[in-house]
Amino acid sequence: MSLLSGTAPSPTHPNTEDTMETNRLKSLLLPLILLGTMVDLARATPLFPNPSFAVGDHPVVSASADLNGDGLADLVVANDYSSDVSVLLGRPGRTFKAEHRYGVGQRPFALVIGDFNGDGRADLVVGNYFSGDLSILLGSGDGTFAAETRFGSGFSSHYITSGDFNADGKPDLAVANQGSGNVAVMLGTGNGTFPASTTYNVGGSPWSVAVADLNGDGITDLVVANSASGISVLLGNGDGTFEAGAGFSAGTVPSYVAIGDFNGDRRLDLLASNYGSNTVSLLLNTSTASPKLTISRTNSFVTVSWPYPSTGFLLESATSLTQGSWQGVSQSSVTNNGHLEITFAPTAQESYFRLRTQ
Ligand SMILES: [Ca+2]
Ligand SMILES: [Ca+2]
Ligand SMILES: [Ca+2]
Ligand SMILES: [Ca+2]
Repeated sequence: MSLLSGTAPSPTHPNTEDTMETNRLKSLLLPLILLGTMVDLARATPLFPNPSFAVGDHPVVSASADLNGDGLADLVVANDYSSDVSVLLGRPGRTFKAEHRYGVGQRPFALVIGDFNGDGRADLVVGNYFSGDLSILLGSGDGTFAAETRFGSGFSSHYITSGDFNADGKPDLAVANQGSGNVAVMLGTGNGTFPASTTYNVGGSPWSVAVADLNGDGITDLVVANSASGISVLLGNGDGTFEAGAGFSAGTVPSYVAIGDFNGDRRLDLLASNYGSNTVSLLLNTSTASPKLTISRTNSFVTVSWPYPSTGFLLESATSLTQGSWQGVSQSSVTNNGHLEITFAPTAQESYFRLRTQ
């Protein structure tokens, strides 16, 4: 009590010394009881449970996945100024263990999680804005990562996304290089390396790149938000290359594009966030599907690959200039990676195939 007596309010009407002491105790007890009640309430109903976890200097982008397979979401944060990434493994109760840091290139600004060497364990790819390269850190499956390996990607990597651009089942990367005005496409070898990049000029100051099949030909396309000039769409050719970007206007400083069928016509539309005009721009898709067949030839066989999933089409019949009538050829159709393929022996005659939708 002696500690508290110095801060106690003075009794209102002191009569005797005893009364003064009693009043002083009463006036002390009330705030103590109230304080106790507040503490209990705070423990029972945490209105703003806002724990924070230490990471590196100027964290700029984060991504989440279960990195160690324990069923709890883990966190990866790219730290702009300390040029490293922090990995925080999840703990029960929606908290994280202390960070583990891994060095990457200069000023990391982009991050994507995926399995880039096909071992079923999550890996990290980090885009380094200043050093003009990517760092890939292969995951061990227990939440730890091997030291980085670097691959050149172009100056000022601002955003990375992954997809399979050449339909080989191995993840590839698309990198929006803000200061270079291009998108770098890096085809994955499937063993965690990205030895080459092909760049495509897009608009001014590309901030982000997204992946979707926009023209319905079964081939992945790229959508780029150029913060200085609008939206670029690069149609995929299916072999890892892309057509030159077509430009579409949006608002001021478009930053990111969401992709979805917003008008229910089964074609994917674009919704651009305009950082500079406080608006979003809806770009409705008016394309019609135009499938591109891939034809490869050996001495023994000609193989025609249809880019649609095999569940979408059936090979009905075939004919040639000498046959003059359609013949059933169902036995010659196979699927490869979910795509319809027709394989036949090469002849001097032209062959025709009839497909129908299922
Ligand atoms: Ca986990
Ligand atoms: Ca892996
Ligand atoms: Ca690929
Ligand atoms: Ca496409």
